[in-house]
Amino acid sequence: MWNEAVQTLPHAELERLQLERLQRLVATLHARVPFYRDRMDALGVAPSDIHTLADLARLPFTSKADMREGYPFGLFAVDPSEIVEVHMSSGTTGKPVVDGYTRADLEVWGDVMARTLDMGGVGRDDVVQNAYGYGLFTGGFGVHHGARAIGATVIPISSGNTVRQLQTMVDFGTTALTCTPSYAMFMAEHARDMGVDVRSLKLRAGFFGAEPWSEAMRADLEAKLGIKAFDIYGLTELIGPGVGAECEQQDGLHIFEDVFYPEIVDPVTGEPLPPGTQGELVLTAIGREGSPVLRYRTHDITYLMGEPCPCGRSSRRIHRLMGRNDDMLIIRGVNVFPQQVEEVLLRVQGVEPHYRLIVERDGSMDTLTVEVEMSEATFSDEIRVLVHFERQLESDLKAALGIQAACVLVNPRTIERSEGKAKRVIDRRELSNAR
Ligand code: DLL
Repeated sequence: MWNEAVQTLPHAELERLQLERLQRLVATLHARVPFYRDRMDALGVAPSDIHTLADLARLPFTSKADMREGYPFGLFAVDPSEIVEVHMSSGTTGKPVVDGYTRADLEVWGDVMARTLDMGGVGRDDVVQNAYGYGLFTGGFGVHHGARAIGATVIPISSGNTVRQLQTMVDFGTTALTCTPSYAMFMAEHARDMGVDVRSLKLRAGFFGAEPWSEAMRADLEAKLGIKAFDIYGLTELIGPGVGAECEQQDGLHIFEDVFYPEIVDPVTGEPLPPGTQGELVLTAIGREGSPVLRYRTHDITYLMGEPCPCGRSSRRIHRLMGRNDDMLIIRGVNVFPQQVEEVLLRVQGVEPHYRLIVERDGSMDTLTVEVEMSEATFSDEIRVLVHFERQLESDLKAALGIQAACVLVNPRTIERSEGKAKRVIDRRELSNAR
């Protein structure tokens, strides 16, 4: 096991380490970052008030808006000369969030990503085809630092150029693939077109994340690619990938909690919630130097799993992410996550895992339409059969979501494919309100 000493620390020792790191972090942020000092002062809490891990709840939260306000270096906790690498979110919905890494942070990143890859059995002899985007996005470099720490051969192919991806997979004997689950699905489809049977290649593991995906999508990817598919999690604000990952049990994601301290809070009140109760994941970067964030509100919905994992790692696990509470659709008062729809569609024969959700407003009524691609075989069926199929899917969706949704089968290959994060929801309600 990679870094076994840390990963199997008895719980009491892990907590001692966490408290020590938390106290140091809070003291550093108070001393060096005016933003955090002002927040702590406003709440009347000082570094000397942090005696136990439970005292974390007394500290202020940090939001994406706070991080944007600090753009570019306002929340850095070290002198700019200490920063050796930066990454940044895409900033499509506002100012980007910048993450600054010191040399020690890059060591930490390499270590947590090495743990991630090692959990899926990657070692020195492996060939890692890294199809996450390289550049400001954290996916490419995060995997790269981890693969290098392990000593595997890393192919820094980045995302896109799917024909070359598959050719490389064949020629280089790729054993592990890293990319978003939607891009992996696109590669599987392309391979079929090119007459490449990926199952007969050397590929045996996939490390998929950066977007929500369902258990049904995992089963589909594992069958089509002949691999074990591992869920990996992270976000720019904390480090990028390397916050948590699945071990060989594939049952929840271990949070690397000597570096990232997890809490689950009620999304409305911010109150901490006990294990087993679903809420918003909040993370504190207790093991970072450059831009360590305090109690970051991720908006990601999950719960802490109670039982220790049979794999022997002592870190706590979170259930695979249900989605983001800001991506959750509220349709006629019912909460709907896109993955719930994905689960239903992928369990049905005759449709492909390419779909989108369209939400509209008809008068005061919200409507949900689910478009899903037919398989080539379904496409050749009679209209009568297709209509029957749509009604069947609608009844399955009703049973799973609790609301009526219209299902429309669309022709094969008409829904846009993604090389990075897929965009599956089109919400036209705000547009129609403006009219
Ligand atoms: O997506 C970092 C990353 C790269 C993770 C490669 C895994 C692999 P951001 O672009 O800042 O960073 O997006 C972070 O993506 O808050 C989640 O909502 C979502 N996300 C990331 N991993 C998963 C996952 C990277 N495994 C945001 N399941 C997060 C569900 C995920 N959602």
